[in-house]
Amino acid sequence: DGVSKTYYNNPMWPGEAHSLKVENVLYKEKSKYQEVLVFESSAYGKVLVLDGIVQLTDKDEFVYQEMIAHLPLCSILSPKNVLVVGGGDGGVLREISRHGSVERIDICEIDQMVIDVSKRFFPDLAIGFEDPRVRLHVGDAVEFLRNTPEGMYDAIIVDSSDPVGPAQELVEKPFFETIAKALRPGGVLCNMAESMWLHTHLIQDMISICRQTFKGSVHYAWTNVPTYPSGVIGFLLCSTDGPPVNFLNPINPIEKVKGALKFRRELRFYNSEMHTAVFALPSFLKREVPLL
Ligand code: AAT
Repeated sequence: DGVSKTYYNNPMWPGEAHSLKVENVLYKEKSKYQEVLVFESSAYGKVLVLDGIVQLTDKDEFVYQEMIAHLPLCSILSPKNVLVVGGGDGGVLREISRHGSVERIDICEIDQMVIDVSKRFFPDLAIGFEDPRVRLHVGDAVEFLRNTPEGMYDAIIVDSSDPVGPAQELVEKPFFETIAKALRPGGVLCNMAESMWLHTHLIQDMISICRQTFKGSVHYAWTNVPTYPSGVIGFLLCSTDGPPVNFLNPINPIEKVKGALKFRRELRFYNSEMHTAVFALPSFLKREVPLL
């Protein structure tokens, strides 16, 4: 049938599909860049899907958003200028807003429809846009970073989709080079870096590019998100030449971070013990990706 043909042929994970029972389709439109779908599931609350790929669900979104934001921001002292690439749902903004030291949060999301849909269906995530430190730029991050002044950011968080649609260029070397330039010396990048069960080659490629591009340190971390394919998602943490960054032990522990806004609810996943734990890697991954 049409459904299995479509879903079992996703080039990111051929031969497998994960399913959630749909209670109710709430939104389905084609934007300029992708198909945007929101449905109510019976087990995970509302689900945001882009081009057939689950981006987040009400029930487990906090794992990914907390990790991708706090791993880099807790690895440097008093981060001030932060850039988010992608992340149009606002969840990563919500997490960054917990850091009282941050003065400016730029976000570059390509698809206005993702932002609008999040504001309408995912208010707990879109609340991130209400932080007055946030400046929204709607456009392609490749272009945005080409025009970013050198050394502008303390941290850049790449919360982008899988490299099959508008995010294709976001895993290529020229993009990482513009990121390294946009970071200050000793600045940090945290990049969504796929699953060790599905994408060891992609991980290997990204790490080898990043080792050439970032002269500080390069580390891989991973965590579990039940609704992402294989239930696992990774992060690549890199720092630029300059004051050394030791990602493995948070120098700016979240437990001591002074918050800025009162609408935040408690953290549900990230803490300093998790921070250290997620850098431990299984033996098969160390063998298959020798650069780790
Ligand atoms: N926090 C939800 C998780 C995401 S969202 C990824 C976002 O990146 C999408 O809103 C998409 O529109 C945006 N995006 C894609 N390409 C670009 C680009 N070139 N410039 C700016 N924004 C872009 C990621 C979930 C990961 C799923 C893992 N399987």
